[in-house]
Amino acid sequence: MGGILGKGEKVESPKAWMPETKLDTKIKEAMQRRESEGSSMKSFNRIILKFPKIDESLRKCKAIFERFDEDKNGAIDPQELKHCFLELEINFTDEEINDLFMACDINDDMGMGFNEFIVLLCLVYLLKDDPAALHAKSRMGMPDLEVTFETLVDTFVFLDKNKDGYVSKREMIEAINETTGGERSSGRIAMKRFEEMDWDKNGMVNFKEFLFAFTGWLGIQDTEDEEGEENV
Ligand SMILES: [Ca+2]
Ligand SMILES: [Ca+2]
Ligand SMILES: [Ca+2]
Repeated sequence: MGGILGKGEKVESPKAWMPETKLDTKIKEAMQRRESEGSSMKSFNRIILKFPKIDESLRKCKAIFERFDEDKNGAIDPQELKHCFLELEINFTDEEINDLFMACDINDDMGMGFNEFIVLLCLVYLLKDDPAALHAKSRMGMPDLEVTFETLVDTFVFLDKNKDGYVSKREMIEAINETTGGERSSGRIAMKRFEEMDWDKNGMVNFKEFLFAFTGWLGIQDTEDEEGEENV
């Protein structure tokens, strides 16, 4: 055994260093299916221009969040999440819902905060992209939000040049350089962004990490009562 695989070959997969959960694998596979269709994004600049629209759309998701936070305690607990899936007619098994919950509850408080909920929904959006349902009009009955989720998926597809389901540091640099012609300051910002995304510092960013970073950049927090959004 040994010596046959990987010799002289740079394998850009974190699998060797960290165990993937079943859900991680499913997300990666769904992403790779989507990647085989290519990205409609032409440049990183175009993505940045879309930020305000993405921001607006995700914040509107707050109403959905509040609808499913039945006891109004500011978090969606596992039971509330099950109701949410039922109502949205998302046919996931209890085990799948539970796995998603655990994966997105990054602060381990057994509740989905607003940002965690957004990430969860976007992962559901990606996972529902099974070949059978491909190009169905709406996967979750929330067409507006789904357009935004598609933009986020598309952005990831754009960044993941070698289509392995992860954005590596090199791919991030590549995307930025294409945009700026190698302008130094933006390159540095890009690297900082990348490091923020790469929680476990393995040099690779998966879609979940990407989504959490993205909501973070937009300033979408767990709770945002202090922003005074009530008076809209
Ligand atoms: Ca609740
Ligand atoms: Ca939480
Ligand atoms: Ca990649």
